[in-house]
Amino acid sequence: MRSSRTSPRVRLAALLAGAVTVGALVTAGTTTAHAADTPLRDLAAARGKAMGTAVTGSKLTGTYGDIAGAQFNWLTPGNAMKWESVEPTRGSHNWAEADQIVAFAEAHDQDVRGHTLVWHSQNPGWLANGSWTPAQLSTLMNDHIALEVGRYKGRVAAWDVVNEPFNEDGTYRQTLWYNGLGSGYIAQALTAARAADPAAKLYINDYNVEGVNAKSTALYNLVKSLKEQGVPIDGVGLQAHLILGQVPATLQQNIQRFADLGVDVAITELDIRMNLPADSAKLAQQAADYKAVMNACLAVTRCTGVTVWGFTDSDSWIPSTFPGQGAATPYDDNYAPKPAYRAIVEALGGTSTPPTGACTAVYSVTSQWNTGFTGQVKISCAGAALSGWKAGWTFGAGQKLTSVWNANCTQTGATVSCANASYNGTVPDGGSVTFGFNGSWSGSNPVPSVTLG
Ligand code: 9MR
Repeated sequence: MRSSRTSPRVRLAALLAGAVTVGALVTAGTTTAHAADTPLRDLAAARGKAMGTAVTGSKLTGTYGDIAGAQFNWLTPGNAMKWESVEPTRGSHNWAEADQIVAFAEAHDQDVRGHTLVWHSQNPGWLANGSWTPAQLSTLMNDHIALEVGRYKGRVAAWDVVNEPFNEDGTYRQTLWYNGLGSGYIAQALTAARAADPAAKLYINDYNVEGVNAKSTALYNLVKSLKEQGVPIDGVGLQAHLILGQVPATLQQNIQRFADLGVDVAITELDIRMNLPADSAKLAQQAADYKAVMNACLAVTRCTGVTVWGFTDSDSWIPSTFPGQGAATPYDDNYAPKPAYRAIVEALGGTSTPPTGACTAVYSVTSQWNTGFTGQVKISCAGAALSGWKAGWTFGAGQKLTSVWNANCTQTGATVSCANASYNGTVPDGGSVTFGFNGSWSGSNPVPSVTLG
């Protein structure tokens, strides 16, 4: 009877522990129950929204795979479905990563956002550098769409059919497609996609169209005119590659005006970048920004949901494209949820477990001889982070520092006060910083306890 009320995990823990009491079983069960917040995908689903992430196929194992599968109900291949990925050589296709991501999504009961069919960037060299007549371009585009959308028919719920068609001033971007086919390439692409999979939702996707501005107004006018002409268009994607503290004030209004045209709106590539290093004030601002984006989407029925462009800072395009910037996603490099993650939870109506992490300092003597010694202090953080640190201790047996590296220390009597050097003030969540020193001793060399401040 007791075993029928005990979870398999608790029973396993009991077996591993050998002889256990009922009290130990109860304790183990309690620990398991409060270990995790409700996943984002469940909170989002309860609000009728998608919560997605861009993913890299090769990383979908271990912790990365666990989080991608458990927390999100939509996946977008970050690069795997782009033309250069699927047809690097003309007529020779490579679907391996795209297939892998679609299979992963199906195994985890997730929807896929196909990204992207017709774009000016990440095209294979043979296509980008070829010289094509309009008729050839038209055939290339139609065939590509028929092949890729057809391959995933019934398995990809929405496609970013056309990506980034506009300049900042709202004029059409001069691309391979626009230059060869005129603005009609957009309607042609949408029509071809509809023919290849009538059930897939078809989107135009762009960046810097989150607020009301010249570019988003051009997109608005395009969608309006496509609707009037009966061209198949189901939604617009607002990429939302945002800068810390700069969520457009008109985001919700802009989402609403597209919804009022009779199309869905998705936030498709959300990230919010900051100048590095991150600190607690920036992370708090970022959390507020994520919450504002979530709230804008939640406020409009036709906003289908939010996809983040990578869920971990270790899988973000920002640091390589904007040197000195980063920390743009909801999880840090070591997969620890950041304040932004908890802000998403709260926006979706969940409650988030406050961070229980801490930073600790450990003093050790690494070598010692008749009159001297070398020591170090290692500051480590887990579930927390430091931006600027101080470490202090009191020597118990007359020891004196003679030299220090990787910190600035002063000693007054027995009291030692150290602070970070200019280059090692940041101790990231899951990371550590070590500084070292030489000292003199006589009689004994006891290890002091270090206070971190
Ligand atoms: O995340 C993608 C990155 O790995 C690529 O190097 C980059 C090349 O342009 O494209 C990134 O994704 C882009 C997306 O496909 C379209 N919107 C902008 C994204 C960031 O560049």
